[in-house]
Amino acid sequence: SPSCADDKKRRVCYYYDPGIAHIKFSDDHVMVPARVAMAHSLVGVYGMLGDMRRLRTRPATEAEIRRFHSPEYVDLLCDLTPESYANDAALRQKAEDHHGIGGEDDCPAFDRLWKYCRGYAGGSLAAARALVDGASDIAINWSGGMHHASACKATGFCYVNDIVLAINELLGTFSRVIYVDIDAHHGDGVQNAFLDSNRVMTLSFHRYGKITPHKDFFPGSGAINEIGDGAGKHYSVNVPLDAGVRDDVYHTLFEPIVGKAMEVFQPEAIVLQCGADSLSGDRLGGMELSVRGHAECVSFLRGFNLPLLLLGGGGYTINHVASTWCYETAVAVGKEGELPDDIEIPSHGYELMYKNQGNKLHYQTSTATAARKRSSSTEVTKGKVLEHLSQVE
Ligand code: V1S
Ligand code: CA
Ligand code: ZN
Repeated sequence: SPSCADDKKRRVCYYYDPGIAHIKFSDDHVMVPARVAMAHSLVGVYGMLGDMRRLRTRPATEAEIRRFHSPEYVDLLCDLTPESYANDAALRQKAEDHHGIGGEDDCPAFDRLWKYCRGYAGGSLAAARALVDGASDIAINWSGGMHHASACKATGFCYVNDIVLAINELLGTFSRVIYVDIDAHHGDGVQNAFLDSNRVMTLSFHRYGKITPHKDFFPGSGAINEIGDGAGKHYSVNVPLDAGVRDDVYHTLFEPIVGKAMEVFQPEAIVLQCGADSLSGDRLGGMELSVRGHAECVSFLRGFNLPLLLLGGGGYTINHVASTWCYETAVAVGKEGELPDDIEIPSHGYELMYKNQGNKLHYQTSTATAARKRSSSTEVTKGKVLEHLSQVE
């Protein structure tokens, strides 16, 4: 049960590659990798770097990335640069037609793309290994969590699926791994990779449904009746949500559903994708979680006292993202109660970025009531998901 031993300290290791500060998808792309550098600076100014083992990340090797991704796709990723994309028509056509890169520009061929992929994947692999070794109880890589990438295709800003690589690493030692995804988008790439496995239970909470009469909220999958295939039937779990979901409704679902999943599946390790686009005020997500409401998910899973891998993900209002991942780092080390909320964010180089949130770590969520979800539909969702979970052997 998550209620006991919450005050127990955990051995936390933290992976950060300073190279992330210089990566840019494009001048106006919504995905800003430097948000991880902002989170890291906050973690430093709040004095938490001394509370964690910090290990240098080694970039993932090509061979490690080939363990999940297809040969042709990895060949392409190695060869792609803005120059080769612009000058080599055959390469460009291959990238656009077969591998989701370029084209409409969710996934552009940007400078140092391969270095970026190897960097975040290396962080997630190293973090998984720290849990396998037993050297750490919690391992953190805020640059990871790229849940959409498939074996041969980039999609939704994700090129290499570091989560699948990390889970496969955990499966070398742990018999069952639960994957929980609180990003506003469906964790489709991870679900599909383990669709017919009964050793990995994937559980995604996400916004779902039409955003205009002709357009679904991205990526469009994650219906409540997607439950897995073959031996993996009942091991894919989806919790579709309406826009505007706040802390109260979210947690009416999160604790009972995740609690039941833990009970029926009895995992030996937990992977939590902490996509921060489910926060209020995000540029893409349209949900209404507060920093504390989001971090409550971390706290709840920490309470199970199992090896815990914390990864990043989406998050497009970058000051909110950095505040949240800093606060969640505090939850991991058991110091969230010690982060001062009455004072302004201390000077650390990025402090001017927090002006729109009153220069405090915790900001006001939207007060609009129009989007409040009716509790009856929440109860229906909860009932259906719990019914699916009760069929796990
Ligand atoms: N929603 C949305 C959205 N916005 C963008 C976008 C906006 C500005 C840019 F400069 C570039 C892209 N793309 C999308 C979505 C993809 C969302 C990915 C979420 C990723 C994650 O948070 O879950 C994990 C990191 N793409 C689409 O909606 C597809 C399009 C259909 C519309 C946008 N154009 C650019 C491509 C095609
Ligand atoms: Ca999700
Ligand atoms: Zn997302």
